[in-house]
Amino acid sequence: MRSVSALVWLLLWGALPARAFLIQTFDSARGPVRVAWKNPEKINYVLDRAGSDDLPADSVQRILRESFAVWTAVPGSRVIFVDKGLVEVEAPSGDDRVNVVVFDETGEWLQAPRGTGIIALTRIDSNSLTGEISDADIIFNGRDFHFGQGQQANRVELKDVAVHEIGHLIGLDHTPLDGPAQIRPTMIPYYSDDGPGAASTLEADDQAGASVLYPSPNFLAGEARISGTVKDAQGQPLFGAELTAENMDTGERYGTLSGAFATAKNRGDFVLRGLSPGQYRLRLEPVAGRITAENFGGIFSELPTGFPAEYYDNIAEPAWAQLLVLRLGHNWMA
Ligand SMILES: [Ca+2]
Ligand SMILES: [Ca+2]
Ligand SMILES: [Ca+2]
Ligand SMILES: [Zn+2]
Repeated sequence: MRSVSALVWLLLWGALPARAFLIQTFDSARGPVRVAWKNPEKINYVLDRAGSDDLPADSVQRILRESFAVWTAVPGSRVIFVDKGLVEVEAPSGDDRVNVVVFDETGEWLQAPRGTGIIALTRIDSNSLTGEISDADIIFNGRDFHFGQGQQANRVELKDVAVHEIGHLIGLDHTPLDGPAQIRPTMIPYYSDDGPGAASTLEADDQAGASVLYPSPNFLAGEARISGTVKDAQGQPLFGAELTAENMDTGERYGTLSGAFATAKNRGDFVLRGLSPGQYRLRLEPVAGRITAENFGGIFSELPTGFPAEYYDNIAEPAWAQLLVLRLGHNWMA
């Protein structure tokens, strides 16, 4: 099973709809399978010695190592990367079990025409039955983009892109959760240069994703959840509807799509996991705006539209929403 996640340059700016972390999941003959590393405590990587033609080699190596460390620092996650140093990459291969980070200065590895807007790709190879990741390579598009550091003009912030791609490397899909630069998750499918460095810092939704994928014992003991089932107007389970939970005390936001968890018994089931304690406002809506089914891989090839947004419990106006109060380790069934 090979999956490719692309970060796209956002050519138009404007108000973005709000959305949630998703784990890469594909359909198999035996049902949905989650893509993940078997041993998240030792995910190896190597850096291509050639680096980028846009920055000094030592800067590139430092920025990439710092980017891996951003995910290692998530308190609820067991992810640890092992830096295996520099190699001379002839061509990234999905079969060599060496996870490389390379810059493609000519387009020979990206195999994408000019002007697609793809800034970088993460190619993941996983077992088609178990979803276990065997190889993950990150390829930066050095042909069409100039990478920089510290908000250089007309440059794509390398660390922002690297932290996003490493999120894919651990198994995260794009999140549908969007918002202003300061609170926008790193895992949204678009790069926008209105907040240089903003994607280098993880938001609650990103951290919840890394923690749910590879939970530490402390995380499992302390996380709060909201779970339930989304049904359409006919009372049938509704797959792929977006749910957003906003902590009204802290402003932290978390999202998901119904049916996202490979273990969901019913395709309308949802679980919002990794929530901090607090009072939550829960919103249900179709994925809309510039984020579409095309931004997600695997099971989310089609998403429902044409139903009205609402707040819990069947409320149209946010001010009237019924708030859910979550305590540490609380499991709330909506
Ligand atoms: Ca490889
Ligand atoms: Ca270049
Ligand atoms: Ca951030
Ligand atoms: Zn991406």
